[in-house]
Amino acid sequence: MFRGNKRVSLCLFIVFLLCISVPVGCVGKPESNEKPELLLGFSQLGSESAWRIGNTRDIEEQAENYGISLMLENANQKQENQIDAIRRFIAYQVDVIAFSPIVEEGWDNVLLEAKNAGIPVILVDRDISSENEDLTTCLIGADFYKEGVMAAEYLIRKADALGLENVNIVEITGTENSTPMRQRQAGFADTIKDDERMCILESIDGDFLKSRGAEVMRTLLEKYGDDIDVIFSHNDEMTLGALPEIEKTGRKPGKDVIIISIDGGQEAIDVLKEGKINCVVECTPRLGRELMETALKLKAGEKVDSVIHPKEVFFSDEEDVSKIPARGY
Ligand code: GZL
Repeated sequence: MFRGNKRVSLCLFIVFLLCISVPVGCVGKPESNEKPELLLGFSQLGSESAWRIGNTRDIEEQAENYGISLMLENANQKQENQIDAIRRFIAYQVDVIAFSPIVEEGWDNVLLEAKNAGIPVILVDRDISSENEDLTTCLIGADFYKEGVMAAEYLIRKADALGLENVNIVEITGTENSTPMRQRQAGFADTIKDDERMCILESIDGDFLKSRGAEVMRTLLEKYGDDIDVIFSHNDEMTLGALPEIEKTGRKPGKDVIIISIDGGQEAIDVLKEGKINCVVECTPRLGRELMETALKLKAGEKVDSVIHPKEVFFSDEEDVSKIPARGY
């Protein structure tokens, strides 16, 4: 009996040794730190507007849809935070890095580190300015220059329809040295430059923020008052900040002053429907699907397009705006 017990004890001891020597992860459920099919590091520049919040939400939703593990870091409007985040993604050895650069300059060093680590980088929404052509693989974002052109073409049609002989414009620009600011301004200016009726009185940086849009509008009204015929604002947030300042002067935005805005978020479309804004050029924040598909192609070693522009539309008082469906951002 004792001998049998000994044999049972020996078997139990051998089973015990086997259990403690085989890592749990190799049996059944995979290790929690096993690398997923695709790990994407994304540095979002901040949360300055409904557009940006919609963009972040879309990227998170699409990562879920495509089964991609997303490490998303919000830089709270600071370039140094984006650079730090990219360095963390490199250290973590993500498969692909994507980011929306708050401004165009100052990325060469960190992107060279990503290149040397063999990690491809996708630009989302905004571009960078660099001597090195090969620091990034692809830009997924709007054609901002075309948005500026569409805004100006609307104004020319509006001036024709109203029979205006002189059109004094003030411009509230987005974040200085950002791609949307530079290209919207250029597209707009290039389109009106041969139209002698048009005059840009002044352009001031509103940083894409509602609060700054209000401040800038107050400054411009103090300086130019009723001489202002048109406000060209680079995004809806700044437009929505500016409108109450115009109303305080007794003038009716959309009637006494032509208001042109860009983004196409719900709040701006609602105000367009009220007749307080005349034109809204869409800049879609829905870039997540293209981002995930491009990241998967890069992971699979496939070639990708160097630039992907989403399709975009345009809303104005030239149409029945009551039919514009819900915008979702
Ligand atoms: C445009 C995006 C701009 C939006 C603003 O693609 O970079 O930044 O127009 C946002 O609303 O702040």
